[in-house]
Amino acid sequence: MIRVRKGLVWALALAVSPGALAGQSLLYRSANLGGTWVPDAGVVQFNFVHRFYVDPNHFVSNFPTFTLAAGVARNVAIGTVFGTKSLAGIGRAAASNNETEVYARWRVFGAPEGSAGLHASVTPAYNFLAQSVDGELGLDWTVGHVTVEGAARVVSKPLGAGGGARAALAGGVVTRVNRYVAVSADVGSFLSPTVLAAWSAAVQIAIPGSPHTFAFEVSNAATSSIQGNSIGVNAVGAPPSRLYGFEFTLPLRLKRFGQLFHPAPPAPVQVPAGATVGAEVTMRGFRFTADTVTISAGQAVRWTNVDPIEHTITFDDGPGSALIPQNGGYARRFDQPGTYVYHCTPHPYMKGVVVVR
Ligand SMILES: [Cu+2]
Repeated sequence: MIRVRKGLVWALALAVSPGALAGQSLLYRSANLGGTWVPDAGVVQFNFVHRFYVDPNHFVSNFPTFTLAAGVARNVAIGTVFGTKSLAGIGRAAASNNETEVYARWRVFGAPEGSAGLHASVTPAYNFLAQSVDGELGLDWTVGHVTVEGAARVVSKPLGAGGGARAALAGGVVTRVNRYVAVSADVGSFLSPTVLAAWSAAVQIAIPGSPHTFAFEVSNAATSSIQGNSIGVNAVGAPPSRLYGFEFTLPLRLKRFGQLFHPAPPAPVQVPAGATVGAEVTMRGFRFTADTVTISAGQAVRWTNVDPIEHTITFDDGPGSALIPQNGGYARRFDQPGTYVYHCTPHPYMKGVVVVR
């Protein structure tokens, strides 16, 4: 019982903690490997891969894949992959171009993403377009700036490759150049009889100050399912041999959406000791109202955010507030006469001025 309670407290703490959001980082996996990562419980991960091919007539073919995954327990996630231009649709007679895979992933070994050492996960999956039971055993090993990845896959009814059950192997490497930038490459292929391997090369970027990562990719894989990551798009004779594109990762903490329906109660803003409030400014509709206020030296200005979006009060010539949530506020005392120009860091077009006489 005590163990259960401890687990619950831990899960709640994760869900409400304002600290780092454990989103999947592309800095620890290459473009065509799922990796061993699972979202934290209470976190939904949305990844968007968009690849395209421009033919000699400047006709653009798009190859998007959406991945939606949710952490359901510690080290366990469920997810779905939806690609709208499956191999089956471009080269083989098939009922649809749309490929849907559902999967579960259990990280059986290793600490969370980014930790040093060995990690292992198993990913059973079902591919609806192929009506195929698929699975992947993923391994990765992180030492310093480098992560080496490997995967063994089983596919009962391969798309594009035809025939019966096949096994596939994949391997890749990610090298982090610094905290924010990595480069990666991988290759994945069905075993005999040989069909064209899938490959990728990418530059990955962690967007500073956010839980998002972004990758520029070049690959010949049409979708990001277990099957799509195992066979090249031109294996079926279609012309594109190389697709260019990007991936964007977006972790969403479900708890945050509660604020849509239950806004946080107003939090009183501490006015600096000894100061009276000379002006009130409201952040509303991505504007400061009023955008220019005039006070006397020694007075304070108090800002209140009524938008359901976080804003900041950031002075052009110095620091300012942290992110201010809805119904939150900030106050600052001004002792020196002058003109103080400020803006909102996430929305730099939001500008305001404090004139101190
Ligand atoms: Cu803002």
